[in-house]
Amino acid sequence: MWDALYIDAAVATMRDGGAPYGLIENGAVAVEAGRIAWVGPQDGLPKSSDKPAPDKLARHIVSLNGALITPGLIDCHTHLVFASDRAGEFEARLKGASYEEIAHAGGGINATVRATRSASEDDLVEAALPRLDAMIAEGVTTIEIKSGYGLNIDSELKMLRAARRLGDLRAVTVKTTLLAAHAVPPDYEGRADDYIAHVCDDIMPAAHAEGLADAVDGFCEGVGFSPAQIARVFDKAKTLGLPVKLHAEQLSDLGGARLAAGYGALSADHLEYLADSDVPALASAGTVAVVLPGAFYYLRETKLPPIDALRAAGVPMAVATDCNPGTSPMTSLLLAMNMAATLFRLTPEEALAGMTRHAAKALGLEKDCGTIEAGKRADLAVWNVDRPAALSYFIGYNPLQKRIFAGQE
Ligand code: DI6
Ligand code: FE
Repeated sequence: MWDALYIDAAVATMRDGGAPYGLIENGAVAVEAGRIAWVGPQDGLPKSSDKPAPDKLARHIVSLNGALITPGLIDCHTHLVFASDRAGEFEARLKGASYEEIAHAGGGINATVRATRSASEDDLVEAALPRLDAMIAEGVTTIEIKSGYGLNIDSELKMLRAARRLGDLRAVTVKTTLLAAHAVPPDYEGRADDYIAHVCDDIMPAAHAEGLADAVDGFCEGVGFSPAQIARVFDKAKTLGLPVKLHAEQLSDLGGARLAAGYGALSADHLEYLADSDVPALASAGTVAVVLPGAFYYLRETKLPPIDALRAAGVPMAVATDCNPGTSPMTSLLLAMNMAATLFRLTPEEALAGMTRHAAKALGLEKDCGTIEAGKRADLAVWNVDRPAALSYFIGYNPLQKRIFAGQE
């Protein structure tokens, strides 16, 4: 006997190959001990002796009246933990203040660093919880959360502890990423190499020793760190056995994605300025291209990531919110999917794969979640829509009926 059997549903399994969306029109999903025990067409359910009675198969039979089941959504790139916000800066910019003026007045990323350093771990959890709850209300079951606003040992670890606690407080899987190489902190101004040494010698080992980092990230950019500096961070991550990923080619082309692929990175993220000639490196490394249309929109960027080349090369494309206080203050996964379609011209199927199967791969979780297949964790989202394309079609309308995490509604 299964714990639960969901019937009378369309099931977008998002399995690779086969029907679009891996769709099963009249489908059923069985759950046992928090895992998916069976998925398939309802008329293919195992028949018990004489009568095909579903109540002989599971303790709870749940009819979904034609709703759509998808894998629980996965946001594979967020900076969800931060203190305060930058709405004042947003307002000043729209009244004509330049980016430089704002930076001079202590604004920009350093404003968030200051606020985050002076916040307690409890403060950070309390500030992030409503953002996480907004994502949960849209069907998220796995989220990646980066550090990167502490930029010293105490505050980077404090951010990662807060991220871990969010995973204890809510029924959601949290993967943490150490992003100490996000910006040169004010106390290291003009000494980026010294700061990178501090990241490699002190911050990364400390985060690793406490088991606080599931991966290591960096910001490879003129306003961030050079490829040579990122390579030092990645070399250290390698010696600690930590997987890597990279903010690459967001505002300019420094060859960051190529560098990341060379380290077998889980993902290269942003990629607006990625050269077509660097696409094959991602393909052969199996590195996921994470596109972040929220940041593209918010910065009013015009240079599009090379979607056609990525698609042609078979590079898996993930879509994420990049939720952060500076360039993508967005908590809506559905809006990110819509923007991936409207701004980046991903198909609705690619957008949904980008928040399920490919997002799981970007976190190294492809064996565990991201598709509806027997053996994977029973992380599911149930939607009141007629077809999967509706998930990237609406703007600001949330058709989630319910969310199931590890088999629990
Ligand atoms: N790229 C971004 O868009 C954000 N970080 C990054 O590496 C900006 C972060 C911020 O402005 O707070
Ligand atoms: Fe980011």
